[in-house]
Amino acid sequence: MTGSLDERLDAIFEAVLDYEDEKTERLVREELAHGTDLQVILNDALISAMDEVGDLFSEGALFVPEMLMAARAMKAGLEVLRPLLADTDSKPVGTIVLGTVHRDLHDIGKNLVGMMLEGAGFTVVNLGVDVPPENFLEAVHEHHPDVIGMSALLTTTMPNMGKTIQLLRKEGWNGHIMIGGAPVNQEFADAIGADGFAADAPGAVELARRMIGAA
Ligand code: B1M
Repeated sequence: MTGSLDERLDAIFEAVLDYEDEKTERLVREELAHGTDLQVILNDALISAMDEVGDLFSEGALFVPEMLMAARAMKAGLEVLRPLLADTDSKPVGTIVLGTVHRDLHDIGKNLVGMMLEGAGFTVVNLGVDVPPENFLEAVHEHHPDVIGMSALLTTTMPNMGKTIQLLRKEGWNGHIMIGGAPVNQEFADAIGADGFAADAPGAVELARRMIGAA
């Protein structure tokens, strides 16, 4: 596609809002060929499209099936960026277990965090979505991570972060715990005893590095 950068980013934004997976994928590929910074594509086209979807959902202008279709288009675009986000020759700096907490099915942000952590040299064990506290504990025994990262997008599932931390600490695990997700903040992290909070994927990388003393 030709046109100014703004017009091209707008076309990606619209493709997500039109639930067009293939078009989103193609336009993101073309945008990379234009030499556009991938953070610009991420923030100004893909993530802003999901924010718009969220706003339309809040207004009652679209519903869960549409939200799901938009998420699929967003993921198609994200997959094009994956090799670039995870492109690293660096030696593994540490292991991080990542998961979206129990009863929460949102995984786009968590997967983006995972891709960027891989890009920074972390070994990432992604437990997926709807992960009960016991499964985080099981992963600790299996993978011996340096850091556990939990994501939550719903105010109703945020308490499951606290429950997971309680179980991990009760069972004697004293590694680092980081949390994130749109409704989460530092105050909440402090209240539930998490070691840190990151607002976005680059922030999560910075925090993980600091946690293991590699920053
Ligand atoms: Co849902 N949903 N959803 N949804 N959804 C939200 C979150 C909502 C804000 C929409 C709205 O009302 N405006 C709202 C939550 C309200 C609230 O609790 N405050 C909501 C709701 C209500 C629901 C349902 C309850 C709807 C229903 O059924 N009635 C339902 C719940 C299902 C469940 O989980 N049990 C539901 C379902 C879904 C879909 C399945 C359809 C789909 C998810 C598909 C998927 O993920 N595979 C979906 C989507 C797509 C959204 C929105 C539109 C987009 C989320 C997203 O992917 N954002 C969302 C509105 C919004 O966020 N604007 C909404 C892009 C992503 C890159 O950002 O995930 O914030 P984010 O991640 C960021 C940071 O938060 C941070 O870094 C990321 C990158 O910068 N981060 C971390 C995230 N995890 C981190 C972990 C870290 C560190 C940083 O350390 C470990």
